[in-house]
Amino acid sequence: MDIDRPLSANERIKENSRFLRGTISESLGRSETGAISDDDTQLTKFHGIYQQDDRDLRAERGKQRMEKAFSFMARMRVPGGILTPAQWLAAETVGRERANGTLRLTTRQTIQFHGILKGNLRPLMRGLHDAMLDTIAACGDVNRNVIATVDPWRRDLHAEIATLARDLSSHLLPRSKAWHEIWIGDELVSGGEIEDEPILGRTYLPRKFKIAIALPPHNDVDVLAHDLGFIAIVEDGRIVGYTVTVGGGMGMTHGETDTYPRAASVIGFCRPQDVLNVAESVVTVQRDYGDRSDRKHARLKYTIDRMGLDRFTGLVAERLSVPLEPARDYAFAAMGDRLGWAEEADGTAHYTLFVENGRVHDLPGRRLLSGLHAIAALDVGRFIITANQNLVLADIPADRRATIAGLLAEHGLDDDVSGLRRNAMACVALPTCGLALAESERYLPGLITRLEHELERFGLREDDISIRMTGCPNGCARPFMSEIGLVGRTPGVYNLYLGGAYDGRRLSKLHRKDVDGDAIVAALSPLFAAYARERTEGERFGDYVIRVGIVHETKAGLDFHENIAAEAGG
Ligand code: SRM
Ligand code: SF4
Repeated sequence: MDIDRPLSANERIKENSRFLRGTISESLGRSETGAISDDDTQLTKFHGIYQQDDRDLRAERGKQRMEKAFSFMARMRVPGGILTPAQWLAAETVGRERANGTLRLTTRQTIQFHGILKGNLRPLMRGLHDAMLDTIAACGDVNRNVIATVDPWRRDLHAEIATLARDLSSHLLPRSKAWHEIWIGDELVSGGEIEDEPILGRTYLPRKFKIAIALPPHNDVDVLAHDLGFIAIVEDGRIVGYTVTVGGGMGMTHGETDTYPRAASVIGFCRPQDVLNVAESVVTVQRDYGDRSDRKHARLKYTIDRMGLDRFTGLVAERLSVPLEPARDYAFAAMGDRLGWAEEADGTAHYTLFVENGRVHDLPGRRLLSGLHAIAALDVGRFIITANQNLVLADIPADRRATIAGLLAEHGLDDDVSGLRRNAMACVALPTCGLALAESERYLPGLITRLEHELERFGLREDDISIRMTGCPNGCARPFMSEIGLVGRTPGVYNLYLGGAYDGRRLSKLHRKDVDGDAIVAALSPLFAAYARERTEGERFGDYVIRVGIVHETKAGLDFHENIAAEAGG
């Protein structure tokens, strides 16, 4: 590393952890508290587990001098988001028996369980393990779940990128056996000393690392939001290689202008057989040069902006077995999911099911959890989670389609949603997320209902317009990539961003600061009216607000709010 400052506390915790063991087993055995030790809370992340507390209850329990209502969130590792129906049922079972009974589909194609009490962690993990599932490296300073475009309509191409997602995930997985020892009860590897982490290193990466694979024209993964991206280049019906992107990321901190979202930079093109080598080279440069002193500047985007893209690609090139070729161009059409039925020539069908903000539970008139249980019990096809928090019921044979359509209708799942709602995402935020400054998942549906009234007035109900909300500026629902972005500031108050590209190729810009629900509707309504009146043929809302100057595009990739530091850094 070329930074001469003391290492952050997390580096010491990792170093002393004996390859991610720490004292997690001891913490689990302590019955006097629902929590685990502070250091262990950092280490369990590498096992896909976060300690949380119910923030709705925090103040009241504080008054009563009670311990916080601690529980845990666990996140599965599901490369490409693909599950068998049996695995879906296993997840549902552990969610019901060991967590709060809901499943939460995430923006990175996996499932989170919330509200797991400490004593339920091991049984939950074992339930997943029995179904050939795990939570290894779903969180922590490692390569996270690898995401990939969901496109079962193009069977062979989708199969290829899904395999690549699995291979990348396995290749970059920690070699430590700690997960199996602690959660499943495999025999202890004596002290952990015999282990090694040839790729990630003893202290793992400086920070989280994320990979996405996109299959144009679909950019459902928002490929430019990730540390490393592979954009498939298809010629004559086969993938000839991938355009490689580096340094994307969403998170920032309000008021700290040296933190910023960044759209990834294109660095070249590689052949399919070289993808693992490219990934390993980028990951190890970040391992060796990333900032281990300040976690707010530790992501790859800051490493790249600090040293410059040329030096970074030079360092990567030194580690590659085969040099990168010049980048190939690509074109994206959209980043949203195509909801509803799609049928192939042989009658095989796929159904993309809208899951509002990824929350799978039963509501009056919309019994999602029960409906999916009934469908999974038929044991046909695959359940594929999208990076937009939706679910594709894929590969349904022609003779089962009617049964599944019947189950969807019976459970109230064949509803027609507006263009805005089907292009919406909200992060989890309250009550579980410890970093939330405002509501998100519990707030956005109501706000959309209000905005739908406005859109209907101007004949825009069916138009695809993307809107994303987060409860803080960490950007978990990628709000800086959507046409309308709302980012929590304090309870009930958000910053409003506009002008992201509908295909995910341009970041949004700050339009209004500190607005509440009424002010958001008041700000957007006249823009919707003007858009309906003035748009050109096929023009997207995000492009329109840039064209007419409601917000201004500046430098590509850095066209972000008032962030002068970002421009200087680029
Ligand atoms: Fe995230 C932290 C939820 C995708 C950027 N994210 C968190 C934590 C774990 C809060 C914490 O650290 O205590 C949240 C748990 C909330 C809860 O109660 O469940 C959380 N992030 C989520 C999920 C569940 C949002 C969702 O509604 O789907 C997504 C889970 C993804 C997964 O399955 O792995 C999720 N998070 C993202 C994304 C989107 C993406 O990766 O495509 C981002 C922006 C991209 C990026 O990483 O730059 C994102 N999450 C963050 C950050 C800011 C990181 C940064 O370096 O800037 C944090 C905070 C941190 O790491 O310090 C964070
Ligand atoms: Fe929590 Fe912020 Fe992520 Fe939302 S964006 S889940 S509030 S960390």
